[in-house]
Amino acid sequence: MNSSIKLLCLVLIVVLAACSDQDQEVAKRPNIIFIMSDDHAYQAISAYDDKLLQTPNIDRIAKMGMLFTNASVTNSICAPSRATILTGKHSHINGKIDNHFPFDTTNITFPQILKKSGYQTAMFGKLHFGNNPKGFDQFKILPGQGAYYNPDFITKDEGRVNFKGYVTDIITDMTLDWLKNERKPEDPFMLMYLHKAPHRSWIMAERHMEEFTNTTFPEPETLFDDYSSRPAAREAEMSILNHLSWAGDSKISPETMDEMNLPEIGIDKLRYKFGMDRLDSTQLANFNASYSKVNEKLKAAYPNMTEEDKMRWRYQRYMQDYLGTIKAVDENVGRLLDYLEANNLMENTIIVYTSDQGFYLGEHGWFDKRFVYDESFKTPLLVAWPGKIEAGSTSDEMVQNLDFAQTFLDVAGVEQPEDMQGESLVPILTGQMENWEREAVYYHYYEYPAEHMVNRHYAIVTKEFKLIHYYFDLNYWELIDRRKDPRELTNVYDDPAYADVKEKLHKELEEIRKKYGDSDELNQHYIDIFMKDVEENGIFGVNKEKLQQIIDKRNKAMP
Ligand code: SGN
Ligand code: CA
Repeated sequence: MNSSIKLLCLVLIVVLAACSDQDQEVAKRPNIIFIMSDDHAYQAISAYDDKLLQTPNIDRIAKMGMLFTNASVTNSICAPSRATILTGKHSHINGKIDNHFPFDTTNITFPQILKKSGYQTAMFGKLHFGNNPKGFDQFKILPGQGAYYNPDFITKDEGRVNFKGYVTDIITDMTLDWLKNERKPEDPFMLMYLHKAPHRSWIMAERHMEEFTNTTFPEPETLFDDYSSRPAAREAEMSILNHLSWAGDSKISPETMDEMNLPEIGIDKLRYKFGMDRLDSTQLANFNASYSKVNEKLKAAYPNMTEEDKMRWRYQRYMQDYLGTIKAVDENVGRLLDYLEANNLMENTIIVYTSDQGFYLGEHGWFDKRFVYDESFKTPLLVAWPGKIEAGSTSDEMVQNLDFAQTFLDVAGVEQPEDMQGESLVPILTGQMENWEREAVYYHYYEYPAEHMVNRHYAIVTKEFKLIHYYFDLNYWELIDRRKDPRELTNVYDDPAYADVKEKLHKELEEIRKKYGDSDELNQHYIDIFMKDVEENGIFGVNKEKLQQIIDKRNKAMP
């Protein structure tokens, strides 16, 4: 062999070796499992707080990895949160400002990018977009909110299919089935495992009904909040006492309601019927076995109940059902983790557990979410990534659902589009924090006027303060001192002691709005779209007179 041929061979060997190294690198890319439940309050995860419920399986993720104590959402409502997660952009940029308008599928999402880069992708459970997800090799999603019992799914391959059983178990069965039978071992995968539970109307699995309808839970300190100094809180319609319905939510049968003369709220009895009509005869018998006792007990106690007693009773009823649905989520997360462990899939997989937002569990007397007050603004976040994240660690950094897209692209070693607005959490997860600097986050809620009547508001949140502007038919500011007032009961905006803080935060709010591209003009743009839609289609959940009153009030408040 002459020397030039020798050299050529050598070069070839080096190139081939480099290629095969690269192949291995590609093959070694981590799997990503994104577990999200719907409306799961951090107060109901024992890794955060164990006074309400034990969630040993969800806690396993924190034990293996990191618990975030200051994770939040940019807009505390379902579909907008999901849009932010998928696009890495605030609502005002990706356009999905509320649950009502469908998601704009021309947005580029991180699953589309991952799929292109060689990831196998799948989604099972709740999406709530009004259209199908892009960028998935496989999906089975619930239509809209989906049903707890014997639910329909929209499937990629077979269209709409009905499944028998309990939704949380079914979503897990689908997920495990995909891992066992469809996953390609040679490719990295990104799996979105998305529970419907614990969303309203909180119908738990049969196996938990007896235990949970007989358990009493501790009350939060602010169950009897009077909302003084916070008009938007006062006007919201999410009081456990006044806005939970007796049948649909508290599971008092329409017959018992009639016997007791209980008022119907909205389409209460119909909602109960929709839920119950889905149950087969065995499921219904099991439901009745536990809930007829609930009905009887209320009937006996009600004549002597004060308003305070009613609030307390309704809080217990709410917690029993809400927490009961989480019990099944926890068991099913356990099934998934067991499968991963038994199949050597834990080592090279990042597992995220989160919720689309937090939820009020009686704080301020409320259920539901939407406000920038902590229980709905914050969201649970637990992340395991064996070998990369120190087991049992915590982070109090102000991270957001805005950060997931870039985090996953970073984990996969794929370039992050420049117009995404979050930041990769990898430096926090791996303890290399030099480049992580965030002192404030931005929040903006839009869905108003609508069910629950939480006014439109935007806010800047730092670890110390929240500066909030309510702006539809109210026009006022709130300043919350998070250090002195962690329960968020007092608006100190007009307190002279906070004059400097107020000035500084106003400046920072302007800056952060500019940074993320939000503005009064954009607010008006989204109000115009809303008004046009109201004219054309009316509005669900708000009657015409009420809407007119709000619009008149708006014209006065914001001339
Ligand atoms: C339903 C619920 C509301 C809830 C919204 C949004 N009412 O409309 O209480 O706030 O969903 O929830 S119900 O009477 O239909 O149960 S979200 O999680 O989808 O944003
Ligand atoms: Ca939700």
